Amino acid sequence: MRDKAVRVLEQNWTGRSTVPSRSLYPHQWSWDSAFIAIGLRNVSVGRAQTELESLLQAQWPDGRIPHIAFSPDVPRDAYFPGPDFWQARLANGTESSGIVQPPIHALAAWLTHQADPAESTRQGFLQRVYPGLVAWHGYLRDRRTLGGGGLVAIVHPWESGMDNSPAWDRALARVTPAPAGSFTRRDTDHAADADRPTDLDYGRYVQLAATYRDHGYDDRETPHGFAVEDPCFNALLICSEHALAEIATTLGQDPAPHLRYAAELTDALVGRLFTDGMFRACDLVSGDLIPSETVAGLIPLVVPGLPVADVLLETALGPRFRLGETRLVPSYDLTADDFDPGRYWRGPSWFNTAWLIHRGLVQLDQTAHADALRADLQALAEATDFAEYVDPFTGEAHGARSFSWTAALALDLCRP
Ligand code: 9WN
Repeated sequence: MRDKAVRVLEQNWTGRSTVPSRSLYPHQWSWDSAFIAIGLRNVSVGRAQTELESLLQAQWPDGRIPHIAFSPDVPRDAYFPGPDFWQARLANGTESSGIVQPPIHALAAWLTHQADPAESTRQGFLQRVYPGLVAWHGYLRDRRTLGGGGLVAIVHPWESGMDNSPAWDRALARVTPAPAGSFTRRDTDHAADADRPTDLDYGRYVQLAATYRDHGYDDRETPHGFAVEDPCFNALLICSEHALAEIATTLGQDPAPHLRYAAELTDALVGRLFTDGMFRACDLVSGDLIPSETVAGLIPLVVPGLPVADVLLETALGPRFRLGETRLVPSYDLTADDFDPGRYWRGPSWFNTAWLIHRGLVQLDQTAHADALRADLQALAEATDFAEYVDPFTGEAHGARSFSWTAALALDLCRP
């Protein structure tokens, strides 16, 4: 499995970064690159560093790390929405999207450093990436604390990384979709229609992105039709603030501001989003907590020192997610009427969420559960030829194959 995973990462390596999938996603994606670096550190620390540093080349002057950095080497219409849609070009010539993805980058940088601290120190890796990572979190704190309660908000479903989650249905229903004939999807050229979002939802994604673009991606000017505090996004920000504290200490700088922000965010996460044993997203437009139970609500298991970890673990083991009895961790409540084991983020299991929950279980000393999840992840990665996601009951592969983060994270769990 290890050799096959290394081969997938080599096939998807472009020389500076790794595409998630040669067919479906032929550019550099933000949180994919972070997960990929976490795997690559086990093969080549230098490549893991380059992966993260090439992403930082796409960082905007306001600090945001865009969700896609476009490759100049593939046709401009290979992926929709491509560079001509987003119309965002940096002074260094890099073209990117204008939205973001979950901030797991500082954690990835810290884990990359830890794979070979002496070599990383010799190369000055942390010194080079620390200012960009601080600016990234600064953007989120200063421009995205839209709800006033301390948590950061996402302004597009794609920013959650869980695009088609049922948790977004009600908020998305308020958005008037872009007319069907006004754009051409590319994703359904490469993946089964039944696995992907519907045309109606796609029209809404396009409309939200176009509105943001037409307001210069300015968070103060844009009338955000979708604004949500997502538990996964905020949990990863907390983990990354803890990582920044470690990085600051290693560089001889003061970790206290990072630890303070991590503690404030943790209080806000529990205070605002935790109810009935589960974290739920908050819809800032309606002001309501979104009742849907999705895997995003379990990701806070990875937050160091989470005060409600025991209760959350019970929920993961309970009838809605059946951790240990299903393959990996389903993306959506197994008992929900609209649960769908094959459609994008509406039921199937993903490898990145399983890796995060595995990390949480290790931190909680839940060794038996952690070992079982690790074995399942590795076995499924190999059996599905490193699929993008799988059916939580049968383990059947869906979406792309030779998917980079699947290979990277299976590889990472080979660590002794
Ligand atoms: C939109 C690349 C990305 C992942 C996301 C996943 C999917 C894109 C899409 O693919 O999103 O960003 O076209 O559906 O949902 O998590 O980063 O792998």
